[in-house]
Amino acid sequence: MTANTTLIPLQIHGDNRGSLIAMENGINLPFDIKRVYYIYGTKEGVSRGFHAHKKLKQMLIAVSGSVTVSCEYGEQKKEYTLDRPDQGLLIEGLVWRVMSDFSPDCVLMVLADEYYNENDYIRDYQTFLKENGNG
Ligand code: T46
Repeated sequence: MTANTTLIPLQIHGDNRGSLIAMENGINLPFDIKRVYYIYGTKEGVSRGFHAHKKLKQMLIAVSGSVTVSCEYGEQKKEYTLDRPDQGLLIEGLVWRVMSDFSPDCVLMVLADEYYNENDYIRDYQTFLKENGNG
């Protein structure tokens, strides 16, 4: 699978009561969701991630607060600030990712196309570089 990262704007269904965003398989999400998890209460100065996935597709949405997501794949190094609930970061395939600068109120929701499987993780950076073709 080709590694890639894409920022995707999400349609807001707003009215005088506030806002609502729906995530739907095959409509604004290019995969079927098998798992949802969320990261919150991250302590000040903590960074998470430091791994790549062999195959997993995920959509990261900061439903509250903000977080920086640094991604490395192929020849590319990209840094995204996720700070709005109407924007999703799609991460597909072999992408080394680090999440940092979590705001205290950050809730990072992640939609994934597979169940949790530790065998899909590459947690060693040198192994990632080899798989990425520059090791
Ligand atoms: C990713 C980034 C964005 C589970 O038991 N089930 C799960 O679905 C997940 C995601 C994790 N876990 C366990 C495994 C560890 O004992 O929860 C613990 C923390 O997981 P991890 O250290 O992998 O968390 P992060 O924040 O470094 O990475 C997570 C995801 O694991 C990863 O897929 O892309 O968020």
